[in-house]
Amino acid sequence: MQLTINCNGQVLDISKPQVMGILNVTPDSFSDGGHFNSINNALAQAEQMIIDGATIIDIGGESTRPGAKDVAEHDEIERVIPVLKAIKQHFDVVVSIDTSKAKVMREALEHGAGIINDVRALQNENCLATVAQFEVAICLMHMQGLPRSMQNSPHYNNLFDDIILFFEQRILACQKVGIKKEQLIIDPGFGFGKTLEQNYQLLTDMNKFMQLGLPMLAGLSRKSMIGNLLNRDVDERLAGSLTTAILAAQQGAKIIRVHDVKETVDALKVLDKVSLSR
Ligand code: 7PJ
Repeated sequence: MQLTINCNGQVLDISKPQVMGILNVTPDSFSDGGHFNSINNALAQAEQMIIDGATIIDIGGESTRPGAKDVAEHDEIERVIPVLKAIKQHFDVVVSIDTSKAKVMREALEHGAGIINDVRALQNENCLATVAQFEVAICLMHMQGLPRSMQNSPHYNNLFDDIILFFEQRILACQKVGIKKEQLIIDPGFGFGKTLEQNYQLLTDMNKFMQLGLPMLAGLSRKSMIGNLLNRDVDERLAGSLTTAILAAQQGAKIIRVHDVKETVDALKVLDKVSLSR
């Protein structure tokens, strides 16, 4: 298994699980409520996450929560790119851009983004061709349906087989345009077109995706699958989120995408100590 990922000129060490801190720059992001909308607030939030141990900052300008509205390309660029530029100016950190739009990807890549994190796995127009021009890491996430309707009635013939087939097809599509397998990261997409039971089946056996031979990313932080199980509001999901982070890391996830960086870094250090002394 590879120990590093090339991120558009930077090298990310994935010999141990890395923490990706979530930086929402949407006005309607469900758990940050748009409080970090100005550049200075975004910078301060990024700085704190870096101090707390995040090695990746994931900037998102399009809300993908269930039922969210589409964001215009121009608006997304205006939200995301100034924050990306400011972070790259101030900090030596890998910046990931959570987007599904080719123009946002291109702008971001030209301004030093190291990871393209696409919940639509580069299926939108021009995305494959755009990222193929850079040696950037790409996170291919699985989603059934689209954010607007994905939670209506998720259905799988076989949950794991269907998702693995999807990854195989997207990996092939990437390779066809010259994207190397070493650039790719896979993510089962917790909460994206999955029932509560399906989400927990994925978490139980996430290690099954290791057969694809690619680094895995897990995004579980504060999600409904935790809130609905525990009957907790979004600001009361830390214990549940940490538990899922550890379960994912134990099964081989190399990037853990979270809101609560400091707590997750601590939890992963304890896991690492146990794993190392086994
Ligand atoms: C994910 C994401 C995820 C990846 C969001 C939220 C919803 N990107 N973007 N994986 N989730 N790769 O944070 O609750 O699970 S937005």
